[in-house]
Amino acid sequence: MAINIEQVVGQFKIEGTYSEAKIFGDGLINTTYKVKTSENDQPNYLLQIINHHIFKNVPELTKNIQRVTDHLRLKLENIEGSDLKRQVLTPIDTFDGNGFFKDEDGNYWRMFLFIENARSYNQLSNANQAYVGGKAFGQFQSRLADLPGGPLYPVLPDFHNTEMRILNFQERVKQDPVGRLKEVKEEVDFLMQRSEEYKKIVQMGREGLIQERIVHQDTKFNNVLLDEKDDILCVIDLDTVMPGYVCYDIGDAIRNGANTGLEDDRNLDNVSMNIDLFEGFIKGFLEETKEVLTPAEIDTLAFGAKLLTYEQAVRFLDDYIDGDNYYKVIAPDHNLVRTRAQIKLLQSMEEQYEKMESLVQKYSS
Ligand code: ADP
Ligand code: GN1
Ligand code: MG
Repeated sequence: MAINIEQVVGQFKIEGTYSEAKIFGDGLINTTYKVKTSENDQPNYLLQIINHHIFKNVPELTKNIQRVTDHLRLKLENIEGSDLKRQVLTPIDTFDGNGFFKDEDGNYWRMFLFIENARSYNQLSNANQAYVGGKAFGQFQSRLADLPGGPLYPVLPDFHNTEMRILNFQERVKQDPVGRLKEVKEEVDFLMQRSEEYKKIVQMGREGLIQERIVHQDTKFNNVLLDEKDDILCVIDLDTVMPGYVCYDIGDAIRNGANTGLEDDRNLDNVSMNIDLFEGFIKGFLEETKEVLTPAEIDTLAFGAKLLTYEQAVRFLDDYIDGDNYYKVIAPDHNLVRTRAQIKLLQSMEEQYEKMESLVQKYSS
C-alpha cells in the first residue's frame, strides 16, 4: 500500500501544519524523512521508519531512547547556555502515548524535532573534527554513566560480541546459502586467520577484567551533528545505546572516521588509517573519559579500533554471503566492496599499531 505520510504525521503531537516530507540522510538501517511544517515559526521534524526486522522490540527501544534523552536533557539543564532543542534529540510523542505508530503494513514510525543548521559528515577533513567527534562520544558516555532506573533494555543482544559474530560467520560460510562463497575465499581466509585474536574483548569481559558501561555502539561520524563552526551539537542515532565495553565506541569512531577513503571505496588505494585523525579521536575521547576509565580499559582502546574494523569486515562479508539481507545495498557487490575496504583499513591499522598504542598512553597520562 502506498504510504500516506501526512496521515502518519497526524498520529504525532507536532506543532504547526504538515507541509511536505522528503527522504533524508544516508543511514544504512532506518528510512528517514525530513518533514516540513508550513509556518515559519514552527519547528520541522525528522520522521523515521524503524527497521523492525533488526530492532524487534520497538516499545522497549522507544523507552530506552526516552530514558536516555531525558537524562541528557537533565544534564544540559545544569550547563549554562545549553540549547535544549539542538544539543539532545527530542522524541515526539503520539496521541496514544506510545511514542511510535504502527501502520497497517506493519511499519513502525517515530518522530524527533529536526535539529536545524547542523552538519553531519560521512568523511572528516581535518584532525579538529576528529577531536570534536571523540569528545562528543566521550561526553555522551560520561553523561550517561549515572542513568537511573536500572540497565537499559538490550535491544540488540550481543551486538558487538565478536566471538558470537565469528561463530555465526563460520556457520554462514558452511551453509553458503546463495553460492557466493567461491568468490570470497581469500577474504574468508584473511578473517578466519585472525579469529582468535578478536575474541579477546569478550573473553576479558567474561573474566571480569573490564566492565560494561552504557555506550552508544554505533559511533559513525555521521551520527554526531556539528554546528556551523564544527563544534559538538548532538549525538544522534540512539537505537543501539546499551551496556557494552568502552572500546566499542572509540573503536568504531576511528574505524569510520579515521579512514582516508570511504567505507565502501572501490579504490582500495584511497583506504588507510590516518594517524593524525586517530590522534584527534583519542585526544578528544580521553579528555572526557580518562578520569573514570580503568587502566585495563585504557589498554583496550587502540585494540578497539582494530576490533571494530575486523568485526565490520566480518559483518559485511556475512551479509554478502547471505545474499544482502541486512545492510541497504546499491549494487550486487556492495557488501563485498565494503568488506574489502574494511580489510584494507585493518591492514593499515596493523601496520601502525605501535604508534596507536603510544598515542593512547600519551593522552591517558
Ligand atoms: P540510521 O540508523 O539509518 O543511520 P539516523 O538516526 O542516523 O538513522 O538518521 C539518518 C540521518 O538523518 C543522520 O545521519 C543525520 O544526518 C540525520 N538526522 C537524524 N536525526 C536528526 C535530527 N533530529 N535532526 C537533523 N538531522 C537528523
Ligand atoms: C549501521 O545505522 P547506521 O547506518 O548508523 C549499523 C552499524 C554499522 C554501520 C556501518 C544497527 O549504522 O552497526 O557499523 O551501519 N547499525 C546497525 O556503516 O546495525
Ligand atoms: Mg545513523
